Amino acid sequence: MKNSEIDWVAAYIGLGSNLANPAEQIKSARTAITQIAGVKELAFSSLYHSLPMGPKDQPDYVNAVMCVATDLPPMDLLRCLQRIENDQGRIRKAERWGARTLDLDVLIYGDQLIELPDLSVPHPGLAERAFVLYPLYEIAPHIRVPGKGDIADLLAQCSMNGLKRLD
Ligand code: 5RU
Ligand code: CA
Ligand code: CA
Ligand code: CA
Repeated sequence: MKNSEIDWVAAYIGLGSNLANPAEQIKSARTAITQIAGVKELAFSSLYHSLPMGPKDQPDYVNAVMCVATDLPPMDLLRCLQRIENDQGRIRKAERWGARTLDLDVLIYGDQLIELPDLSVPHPGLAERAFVLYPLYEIAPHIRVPGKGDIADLLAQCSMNGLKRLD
């Protein structure tokens, strides 16, 4: 297995759903992500029930965070995640931040700071979103978020906003 384990990056993916049986959407997405060539699951958080942030006139969410090892470049990883969103029936509506069957975000990609037209990493909203920080803390309690700081410090500055761990 000559050098087959080098040049893999640890990436964190945020999962969210608030339509069509959200918990099942998240579990299906986990399976689909694990089946991407060049992606291996390292950790998966509990599922969390969360109140909608942004527009409030939509159902509550289920959120989770997954850690993967990947040898895909960030834009290739994003395209694979967008295909899974589409496969699970995501319909893009005019309203920004409306309800969706599945939302997959690249939260963190190694130690990289990425600013591309379709991809900002770390995810710009990460530090303000309990539904990202708590599941991230669960699987990576010592992580330093590139450009933002230690997860424990970010968590201490963020309100729970109705977040509940499921099970
Ligand atoms: C503004 C503030 C817009 C926070 C958005 C989710 C935001 C959400 C989600 C929960 C959105 C982006 N609320 N709101 N979980 N996505 N609980 O995944 F997050 S729209
Ligand atoms: Ca795989
Ligand atoms: Ca999102
Ligand atoms: Ca998204």
